[in-house]
Amino acid sequence: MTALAVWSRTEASSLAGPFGLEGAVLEATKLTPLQDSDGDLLPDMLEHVVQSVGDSKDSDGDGRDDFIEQLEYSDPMLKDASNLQNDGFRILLHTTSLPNNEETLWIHLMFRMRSGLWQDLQALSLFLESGGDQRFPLDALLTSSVAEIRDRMDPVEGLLVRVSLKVPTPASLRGYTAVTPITIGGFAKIYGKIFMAGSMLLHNNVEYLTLAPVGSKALVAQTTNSQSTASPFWSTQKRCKVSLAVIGAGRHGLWCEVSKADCEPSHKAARCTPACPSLVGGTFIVPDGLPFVIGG
Ligand SMILES: [Ca+2]
Ligand SMILES: [Ca+2]
Repeated sequence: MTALAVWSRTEASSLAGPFGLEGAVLEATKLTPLQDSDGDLLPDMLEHVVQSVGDSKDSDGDGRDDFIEQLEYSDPMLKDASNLQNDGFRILLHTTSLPNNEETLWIHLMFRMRSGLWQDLQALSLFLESGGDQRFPLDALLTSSVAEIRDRMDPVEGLLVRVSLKVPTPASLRGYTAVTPITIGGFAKIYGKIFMAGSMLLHNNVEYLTLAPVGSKALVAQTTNSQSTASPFWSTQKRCKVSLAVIGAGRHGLWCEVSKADCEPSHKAARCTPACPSLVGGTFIVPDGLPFVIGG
């Protein structure tokens, strides 16, 4: 696997100024796309996307691991009550770029089998949806594109699993995202119950963005590429908070419009994309309704 050089910020001082530069030490480190420094099953580059801390298993110190917080659609940087569920399924995305500007899409499938048994995962199906009326099966990726499987047995939470798929140079994705955001979605049947999940991917002519739910109400627009020079993550302590207005319902989902998008102050690990304000007015369809991307 090719090592990718990125800049990471060391939190050398709690005295950092409002823009996080004072007291920060920049140092070059080597990261591979699936490196998981804190061992919580979330790769460092994915922690950048979901805005948790890459060297802490429990970023907010509330006793629930970052991986669990993602499965429960809770904010990994906010101490909040557990949204305790039994089994669970979630899809998250990140991207990496090659020197020739080709992009690689990483699709992370995350599961919790409370019983601790792999065989409780009874069925799995993936799709790509574009524009709300075109849905293409992606099940072939499950046999052709698995790059890594990691699991961890937790005495309380059960069996936690991440399956990461590598989709090289999705040139066709660029075509889709030029027109409309796409959704990578899926269904998992775990111990007889169907779980659905999805992540949206859009391209604003500069970089890929995804809408990551943080908590049950807030969505954050975040670059999927932690190496992106378009949004240097050491320059800000803000995050791009997005509000959606439902403007219609169709056969395939809900029509939503971005009614508000602001860089708001946040915790030390957050980074607001410069593209934030330009998201207002964008419309897209959330397949199968909002629970698909913001949790049940
Ligand atoms: Ca991690
Ligand atoms: Ca936590």
